[in-house]
Amino acid sequence: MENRRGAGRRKSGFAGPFVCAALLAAGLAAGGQTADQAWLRGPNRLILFGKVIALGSSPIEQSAAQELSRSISHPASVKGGVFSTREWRENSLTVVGTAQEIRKLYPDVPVPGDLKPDEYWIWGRGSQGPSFSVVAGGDERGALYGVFATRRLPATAEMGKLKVDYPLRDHPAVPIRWVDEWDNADGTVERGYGGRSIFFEGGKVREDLAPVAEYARLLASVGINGCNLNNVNGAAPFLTSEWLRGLKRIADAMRPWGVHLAMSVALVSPEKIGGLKTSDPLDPAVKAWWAAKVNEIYALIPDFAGFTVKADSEGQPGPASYGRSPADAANLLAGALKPHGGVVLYRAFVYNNHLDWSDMKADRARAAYDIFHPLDGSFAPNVIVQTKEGPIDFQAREPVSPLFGGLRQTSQAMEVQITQEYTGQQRHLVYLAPMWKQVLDFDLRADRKSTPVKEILEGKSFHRPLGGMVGVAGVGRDAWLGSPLALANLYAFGRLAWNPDLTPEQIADEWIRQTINIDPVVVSTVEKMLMQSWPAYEHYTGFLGSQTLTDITGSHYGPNIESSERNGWGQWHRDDHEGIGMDRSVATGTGFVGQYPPEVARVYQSLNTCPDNLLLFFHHVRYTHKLHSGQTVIQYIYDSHYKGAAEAAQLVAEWETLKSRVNPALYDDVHARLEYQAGHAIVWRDAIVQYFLKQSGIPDNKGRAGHYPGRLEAEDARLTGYKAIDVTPWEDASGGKAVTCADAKSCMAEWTWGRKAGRFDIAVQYFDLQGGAARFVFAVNGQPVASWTANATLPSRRPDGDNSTRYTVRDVELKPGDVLRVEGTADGNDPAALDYVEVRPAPMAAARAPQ
Ligand code: GCW
Repeated sequence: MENRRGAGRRKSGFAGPFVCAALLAAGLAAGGQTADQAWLRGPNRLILFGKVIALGSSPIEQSAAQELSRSISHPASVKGGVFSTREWRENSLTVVGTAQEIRKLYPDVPVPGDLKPDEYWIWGRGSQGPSFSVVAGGDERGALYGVFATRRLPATAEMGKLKVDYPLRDHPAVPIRWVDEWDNADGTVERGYGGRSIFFEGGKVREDLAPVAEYARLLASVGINGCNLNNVNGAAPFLTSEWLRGLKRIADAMRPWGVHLAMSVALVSPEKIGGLKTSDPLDPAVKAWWAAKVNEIYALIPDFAGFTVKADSEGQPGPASYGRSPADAANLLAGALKPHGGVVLYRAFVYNNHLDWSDMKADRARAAYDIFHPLDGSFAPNVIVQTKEGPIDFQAREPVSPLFGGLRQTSQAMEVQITQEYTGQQRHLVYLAPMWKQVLDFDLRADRKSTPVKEILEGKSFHRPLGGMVGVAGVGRDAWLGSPLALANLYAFGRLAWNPDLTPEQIADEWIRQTINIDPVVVSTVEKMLMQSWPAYEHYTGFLGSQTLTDITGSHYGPNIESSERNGWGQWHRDDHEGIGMDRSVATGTGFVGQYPPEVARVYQSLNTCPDNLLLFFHHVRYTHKLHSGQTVIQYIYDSHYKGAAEAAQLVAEWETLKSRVNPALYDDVHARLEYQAGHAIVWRDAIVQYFLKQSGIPDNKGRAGHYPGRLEAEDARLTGYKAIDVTPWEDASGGKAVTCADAKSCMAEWTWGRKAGRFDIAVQYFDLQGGAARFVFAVNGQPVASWTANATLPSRRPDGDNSTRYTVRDVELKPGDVLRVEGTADGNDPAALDYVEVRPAPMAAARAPQ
């Protein structure tokens, strides 16, 4: 196939009619919520000569032509004006249409006869004079995708020149490329960190759907063709007739971009909203109810994509309540959707969250395979089993779900999480493409043959026709994902769903050039930062396959190691004084390893071959166990956390090198986020290191764990108004304690500096609670040096690792006898709680010191 991997960075070939001047982008757009805030930046990116016309009148072709026209700028505005002849401009033409339309009108254009739906073909003639260009699609959507591929070209081209090998042809790897939103009727978004819902508010569809159309445009630009709107939890009300009329408006807003609407449904809807006495999937009245409901949907939304189902999981009832299987439930819905061409995405995220922690054989990781593998072959053809990438739940590191190899006669989709639930909630920079790519490339060796997960999804391995990728996006009204660099994850998801052979570096590079600018220093620095970010996060939050050691029964954000244990949720890591890890081996453990095909199982089964980064997922070992690197587990815990925190600090330093090269507003926004992250990485580091030092009793051979030179604890200070409290969990505060200004308005903590004179950076570690904006002042000898307001919105409503925050006052002169003071003023529910101050020699002072 020609140019299968179409729009890469091409340096050879002739200069086609899409002559481009990839000018520097003007910076992040302000104002209303538009796709330009992400990567579809304004015009001046692509210079096309001539008119753009759509051959068909459908809304999709119209948006395609419109999109291309927006990219045109007047050639005279191009520096040097080398292309600027009037005749050239006025007589050039670009046509957009389906292959069929093109063939009919331009029989001499060599458009291929076998373009498939969603596939595009881009061709042109005449680079030295008036040009004629064609963007053809196997269908209308294919033409639209061709337009977006054209629009991407300048981003991948060298400044001022673009060379393209025509024709460019490409098609998506999988037919199902959806985002799932977990939006609730009241306008909140489950696990969303980008503000309130763009779809719903106050129990209704929002009046203003302009952001929805812009979102669809953004999705279409990376080839996403379906969007499921509502939370998989509590989905029943959305099937009422009133809601369906509202959803129709959303479908209408997304349709011009080829994005089809899907929705989550509750299996118990017939009882909940239909007035039936049962929702038993095999009951004829239930079947009739679903058929009628689906007819009602299609009457309003003729291109409705289908249903997503969460059932028998985390409190969502399902077929088990009626003694039926997931296949019975999925097939019931599939039967209703079939006449209309809709599909069912049945989630394999089915498990018992009341497992017995004391049962050493119990294992949540086993659930998906145990439940779904026996059902292989019994699902209707329009059912797709949607499986999370790993067997637990979007942790910082997990092995690939073995279910991908366990369903041979069932279409499968892989679910990944774009919204960073367990990976820093968009407050931490974590570029997830490398993680997804590892899963996609992982070779399960089914039948001892090469079977990378991506080829299973693509239908190459088991010949299933409806594979897919689903990304839980969680967008909202705050510039889509809340954090500018987090948008790289949404972009990467779409690009990988289209082409899983792209590399994370390539995708990062494309995204940076389109979103930030094309300055080579910016591109290489930001790419490096993105690529460093997941390893850094893993280093400070979840070592050796222990998952994410966060508060799993609460926010899923800050450190809380024991919250995973002694409950039924099954995210156990089983640490004690001797060792840590879940034994999932077949020989002595839960047997989970046996769910993998034998060649993979053999690798994980043995301590000799199990990779270090998954060791504790598969095995329980002593803290003194030696890794393949020769290091002990406990020393790795210490080292990796110091390393991770240093890597987070390094991200700040790298971004600072770009100060004069990126848009100032973007610079400041990202800088503040990265500084926050570097501080929070220290909270994580200290929590985990303190905890395992105590648990193991084994000292850090580099002397760091438990020793914090320059740290002055708040509970040891002279306190006025402040009172010492125990922080829970204890590892979230230095020494397990903090001070809080709960009973007074204004409080003080003071220390007398007893060490040598010098210039220092002073970090103040405090707890920024929501529901109030406490004020802090740092003073030396009564003279204020810095003041700030604690007005972030962080999880948890009591001082703990969710909201422990660092403010650094730089380059302060101190001499023995000086009095350091932190004054905290409580506000609302924020008691200006304080953990410690840490005094370190200022690097600037070191640089200034005489040689
Ligand atoms: O990761 C967990 C989340 C839940 C979510 C669930 C799921 C929608 O904490 O918020 O519920 O997964 O995927 O169903």
